[in-house]
Amino acid sequence: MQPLIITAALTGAEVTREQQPALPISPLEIAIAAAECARAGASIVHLHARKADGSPTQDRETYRQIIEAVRERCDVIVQVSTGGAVGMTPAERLAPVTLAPEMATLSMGTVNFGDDVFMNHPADMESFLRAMQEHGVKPEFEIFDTGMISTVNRWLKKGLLQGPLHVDFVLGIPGGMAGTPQALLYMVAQLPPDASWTVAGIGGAQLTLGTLAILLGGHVRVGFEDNVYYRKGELAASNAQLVSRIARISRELNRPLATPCEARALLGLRPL
Ligand code: KMH
Ligand code: ZN
Repeated sequence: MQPLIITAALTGAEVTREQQPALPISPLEIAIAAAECARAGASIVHLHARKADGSPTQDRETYRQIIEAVRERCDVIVQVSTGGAVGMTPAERLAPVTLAPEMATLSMGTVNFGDDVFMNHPADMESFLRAMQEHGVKPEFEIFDTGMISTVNRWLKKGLLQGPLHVDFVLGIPGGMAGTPQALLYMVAQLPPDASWTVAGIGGAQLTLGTLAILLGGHVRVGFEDNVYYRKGELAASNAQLVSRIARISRELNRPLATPCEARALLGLRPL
């Protein structure tokens, strides 16, 4: 089995300080959290930017500051969000890709998202892909439901993409596919054999599906974007605490952790 790539999804667009007092918001806070997670075993950080008042933004300059501050502290792989927040325009969402980060997420379809609708028109998704290809950014395909993996497979068939591809199964969003082992197993079975995958279980599914992914040879995403609790009724102290736990479980199961350098090689990224 490959060494385990842990992604730390540090901030997200929806979680508030009221829900999680340790949520990193400013570029400096996000960079400090990234470095703590890297020390705890993460090899990718998934980044969202916030304004000073805590509201989500896709502002290019804010992402630039975050990436610069992360780079001053550690060599973790930087992955920006192009999901942003519900209701943002495609142009807004694409802004951080023009910084040519190593990776960016690409959501592969429209999904109900709690009480909202997370819109991803096929034409916009293709334009996101082209922008990533132009800027040399590796996409991580965000899969919230079954039709979305069919779309990635269709793109492969049409030659829009060159493999090997890397996907993230985001399971347990209210409106998307359930955060259950059955759902994860079904999704993994739809992938081409050379693809790599990670799982972002929402809420309590972060721990259960992360542990299952370690056993199945997948990779794991943890962090406040997807889950603010350490266990039921107990908030996590930091993003790094969640990374440390999954790192510990992986070592117990005899699966070593990928360093950022090893993760770059596994994902076909250039060395830093
Ligand atoms: N905030 C969600 C609506 C991504 O980062 O690519 C979308 C999201 C996905 O967070
Ligand atoms: Zn995100």
